[in-house]
Amino acid sequence: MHREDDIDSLREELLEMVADHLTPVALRYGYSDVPLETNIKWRPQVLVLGNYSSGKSTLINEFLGADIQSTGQAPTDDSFTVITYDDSPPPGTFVSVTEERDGKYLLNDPEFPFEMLKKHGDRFAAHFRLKKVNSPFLRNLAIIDTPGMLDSITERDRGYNYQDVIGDLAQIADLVLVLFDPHKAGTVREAHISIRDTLPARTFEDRILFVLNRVDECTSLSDLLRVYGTLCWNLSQITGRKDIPTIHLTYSPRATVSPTDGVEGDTGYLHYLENERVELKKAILQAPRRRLDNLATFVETHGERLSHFLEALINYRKESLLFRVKYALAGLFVSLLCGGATAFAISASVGIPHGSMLGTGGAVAGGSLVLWMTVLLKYFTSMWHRNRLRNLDTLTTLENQTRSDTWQAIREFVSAYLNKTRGRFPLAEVKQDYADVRAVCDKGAREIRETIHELLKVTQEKPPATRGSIFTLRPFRG
Ligand SMILES: Nc1nc2c(ncn2[C@@H]2O[C@H](COP(=O)(O)OP(=O)(O)OP(=O)(O)O)[C@@H](O)[C@H]2O)c(=O)[nH]1
Ligand SMILES: [Mg+2]
Repeated sequence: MHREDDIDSLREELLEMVADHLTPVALRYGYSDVPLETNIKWRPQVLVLGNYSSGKSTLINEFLGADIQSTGQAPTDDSFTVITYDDSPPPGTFVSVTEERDGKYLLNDPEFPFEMLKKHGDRFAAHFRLKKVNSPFLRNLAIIDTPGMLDSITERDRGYNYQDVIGDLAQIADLVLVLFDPHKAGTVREAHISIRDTLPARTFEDRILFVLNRVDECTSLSDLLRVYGTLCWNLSQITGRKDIPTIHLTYSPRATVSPTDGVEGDTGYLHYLENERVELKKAILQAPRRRLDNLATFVETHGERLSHFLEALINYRKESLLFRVKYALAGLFVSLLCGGATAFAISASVGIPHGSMLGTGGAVAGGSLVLWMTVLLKYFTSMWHRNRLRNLDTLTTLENQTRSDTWQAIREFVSAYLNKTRGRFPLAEVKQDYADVRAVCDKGAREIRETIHELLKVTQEKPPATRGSIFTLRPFRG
């Protein structure tokens, strides 16, 4: 209980750090339209993806200890269901759905982090819902069950962009379970796209757990090994990498009367896999601790991006100032030249008094300078501004891959801000913001990591294990 309280209070602190130090900067410079903490303030979430009929809903029911989600052999459920905890029923009450809400409610209530899914339209809203359940399994996390991935369906058939929706959900999930079953070991088209394109770009690889489910349906150990081998091969083909991620092998006893129900053959190997389900359950229950880790990553990632953003603005202003000083000096030189030339021309003409020669030369020099500073300098500065926007990539140094990744994530925001302000913004304020954000990156993030480490050490828990790498680590997209 202590441990949970500690985790909760550290989570609160992290959210405060984001709300107080990063969000005001993110909103001020157009890096984000909504407070950054909007997507991370709710409870830890576990997203369950997978082929149709791979047993997602059955496994969820298994963990919740009741038939909460409907299940069936054909593609059964075409909704995204957020299943969260309801602690109002007295302990010991039969586990059941205590409240159901529709998508419109979920998308509009600011308590939930799903506002950004509104963009997927009414068809999606009609396939989105909330269930509150009094299962103790949900005490510290929420589960999101998803419609099965299919072979034939097109985005138009679904009426919303399925890959985009799971991309958005994966981005805020602390753990993503990707389920396969022995009948379709990794071959479904939508699963292929998700694993190849959507997930790597929208979440970190250590948040993804691969699960081969329904293994009780393999007729023997060699059948299981064949299926496992096929899945490994398919995953390596999809990701283009040779290293194989950890794949949990499991099944749901509640789906079969006996482990060998309806299956001819020797399924004695199942006894050895009981442990796998326990491990998987443990991994899911680690979601709150993963959330801490993910929050720390969130602070680091957005802190680094914002500081890179502000650094780009400061560099822009430095370059712009240098350009203007150079052009002002050039203007002064040209004006003096014009004035001198005029004075010389007058002195060369006969009959014009000496005093008026100096006066006219001075007036021409002054007039040229005013013209230069008001009209020409403005014109050249705006030309310089346009050119600089075309070559934004040289605004900051991109000495390593991390800096390049960060730059790619903020480039369009920097361009939009410079375009909007036409390069005129209060430099002192930007410098102050830069110092604040750097303090969060350098000091705050380090302290957070140390606190998480201490917390896990005190509670003698290991931090969530990093799975075998299947994806290249990509930046978290805000
Ligand atoms: N033998 C066996 N059958 C299972 C297992 N898990 C699920 N099933 C059966 O497989 C069928 C599909 O299960 P669901 O849980 O509905 O699968 P799903 O992935 O939620 O399917 P969709 O929501 O349609 O994508 C059901 O008939 C389940 O009874 C399992 O571990 N072993
Ligand atoms: Mg289902």
